[in-house]
Amino acid sequence: MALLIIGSKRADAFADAVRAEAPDLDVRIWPEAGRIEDIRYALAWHPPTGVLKTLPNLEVIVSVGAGVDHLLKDPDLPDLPIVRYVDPDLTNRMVGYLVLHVLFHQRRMCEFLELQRQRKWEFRGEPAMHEVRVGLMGLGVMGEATAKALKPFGFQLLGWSRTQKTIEGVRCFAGQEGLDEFLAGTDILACTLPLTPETRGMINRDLLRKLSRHGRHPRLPGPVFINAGRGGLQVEADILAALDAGELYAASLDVFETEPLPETSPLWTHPRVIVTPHNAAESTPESIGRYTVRQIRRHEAGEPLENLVDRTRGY
Ligand code: NDP
Ligand code: OXD
Repeated sequence: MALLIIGSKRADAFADAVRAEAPDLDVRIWPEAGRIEDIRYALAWHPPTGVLKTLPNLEVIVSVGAGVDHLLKDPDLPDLPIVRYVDPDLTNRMVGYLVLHVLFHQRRMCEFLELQRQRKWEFRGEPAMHEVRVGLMGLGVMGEATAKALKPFGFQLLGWSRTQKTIEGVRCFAGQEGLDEFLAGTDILACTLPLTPETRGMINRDLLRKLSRHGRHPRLPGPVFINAGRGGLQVEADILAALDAGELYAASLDVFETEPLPETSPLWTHPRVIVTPHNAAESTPESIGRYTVRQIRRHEAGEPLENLVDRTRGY
């Protein structure tokens, strides 16, 4: 029985971490797969199209990421259980990223960075936290944990998901029928949606125009968009157009339509855009190693796998 690690630049580190956790496990790194009949488990991140189909005895696919769009895009993906990565450290990192960027924009930090570059000492007031409405787009593991972390600051919280949720202190909306009301009540939109056929391209100009503009706080000059979900959710040309038209005040983007973000993208130098290189939440080799071995042990013992992906939903 062997585990094949496929597609990640960090494959060596993942292999070391798995071996540290399970010294007897036969761990291989693609394309050095050896006798492919031995391979029963795959740990994958953006595997090349068609590779997983070539493994005749594969039983379980473990995703290096919480998101599985990198697997589901393979038209030849075998019909096997997919375990996505869910881990308290990963969640905590995402919460840290989102809280940081909500506070950053509530305090108008893009403006202060610009003033600093100009050596200008200028007081500009910020809205009180309780006056700012943060809309969490996606109320899964990441969205719900972020809501809980933002609550003690006093922000007004809204959330949107596919199915209706009940989270204390969060006004929850669901589905297409709840989307417009959710957007109209949101000053800072923080997105952790997965990329699926339903969500692809949904952050476009039309959607951004629906964010709270009436009732906008004079000290928060317009709505803010934060995306730590997937770049395929957003239309970057529309974000830039909305920023330049004053329909959007600022954005923090961790994920992009094309990654790495091309050098030619105007997002790099826009004064109201913060760019980070898809590092909102890093999956460390140690925790990936532990998690993968735990799934293998559970499967070998006939116990249910954790965090199984629903392929019909796409996440
Ligand atoms: P979950 O599956 O736990 O949550 C996904 C949420 O999105 C759920 O609330 C779900 O609704 C909602 N959702 C899905 N489709 C729709 C839809 N069509 N309309 C409305 N709501 C929808 O995922 P996680 O919170 O664990 O992770 C979310 C995403 O974050 C990942 O898929 C990945 O893309 C991204 N990510 C990014 C990282 C980074 O470093 N930038 C790191 C880790 C994750 P419902 O609750 O009803 O199912
Ligand atoms: C993830 C990611 O999905 O790293 O976990 O983007």
